[in-house]
Amino acid sequence: MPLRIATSLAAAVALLPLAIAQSPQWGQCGGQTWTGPTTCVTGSTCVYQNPYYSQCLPSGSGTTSSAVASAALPTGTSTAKSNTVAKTLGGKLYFGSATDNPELSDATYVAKLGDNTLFGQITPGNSMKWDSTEPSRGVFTFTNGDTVTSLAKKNGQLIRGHTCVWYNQLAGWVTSGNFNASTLTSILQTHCSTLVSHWAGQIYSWDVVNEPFNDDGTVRSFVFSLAGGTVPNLNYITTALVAARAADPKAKLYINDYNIDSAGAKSTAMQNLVKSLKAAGTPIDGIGIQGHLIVGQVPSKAALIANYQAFTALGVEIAITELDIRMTLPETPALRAQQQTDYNTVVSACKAVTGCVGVTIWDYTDKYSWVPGVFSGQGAALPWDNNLVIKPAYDGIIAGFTN
Ligand code: 9MR
Repeated sequence: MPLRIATSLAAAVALLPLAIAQSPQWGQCGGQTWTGPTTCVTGSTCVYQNPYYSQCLPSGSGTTSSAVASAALPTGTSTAKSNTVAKTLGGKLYFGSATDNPELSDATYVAKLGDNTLFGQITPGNSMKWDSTEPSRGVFTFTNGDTVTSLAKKNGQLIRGHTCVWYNQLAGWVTSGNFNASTLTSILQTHCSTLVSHWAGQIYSWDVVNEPFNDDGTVRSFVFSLAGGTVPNLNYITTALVAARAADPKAKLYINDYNIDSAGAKSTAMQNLVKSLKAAGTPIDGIGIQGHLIVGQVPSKAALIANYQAFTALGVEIAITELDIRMTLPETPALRAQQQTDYNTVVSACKAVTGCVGVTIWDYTDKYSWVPGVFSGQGAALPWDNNLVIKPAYDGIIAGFTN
């Protein structure tokens, strides 16, 4: 179906090493007939000049690049604050952002991240994942996760735990250990229980399970879904949820996935999973709808609302957990305008559904977005640009919570 994102993130990640050539500083990086590279060498940024020419200009605050960029591309104009508006006019718990430890040495970035009128919730992008927290069996390292949680607490921000069990960024010792089914169950129990206990009382919600389904709605095959057999099954999810509930009874327990924004096989599979967990009395409080979307290909507001309501009707809350809306670079005024519309569509759909508790963007600035590193030639997916200046997308978010 045309409105759904066909690209599998897993497939995209697999393509990562195939980096394409980049344009040099001052070189061309876009334009209507341009077929060369659309990304620039480190230290320069592809800046739209006119429909026929985009150029790699030095990144940062150089007068040339910022003067050209601000003259050529529209920026955001709203003076309202995203988290304040999400709560007061949107009726939501928060507007939030993901972050990651390496970025926390950037003082300008941290100052904005810590402004709780802008962000009322923080998700650590990597530092609570299995490879970061239990790199060897029974050896837990919480330092980087603690750094993010301390920062959020200091700034009065809610924290989303991410994630107990995921097929990706799993420690090598788990995947290559040839463990039998009962040992795998015990490994998973220990991991979730230790992780969730460590931050017990500090976390609003946990993405206990991340990305359990393939895009066609079949169960994703990996070490835990295959435990003890050759046909992937969802039994490991119960193990993880039960362990998480016991470790922190107050945390909301979520399952999180992408490409479940509107109706389709994957969304149906997730709803069936919720039904079966509920029927079995397994703890499940929420579904995280990641929202890694593409400019101009976002489902309609009506389609989003219908799908969100299909989840909330099952007795779970939902949250938009990893929103970003990417485009093929370079940015143009038209793409920025469409992106404003697209952000507005998602945020206003969440506003319209009572059980949608909040919206989190997957980092707030293009400077630290995961997108260009995975989807070659694409990016500019976030509401703040490389220089931490708001784009029209920000206005779309504010309007989405307001109207
Ligand atoms: O933002 C994360 C990036 O830094 C990592 O390299 C990547 C590795 O897979 O994971 C990114 O975050 C992912 C999240 O954990 C789950 N949903 C998709 C996100 C983007 O890939």
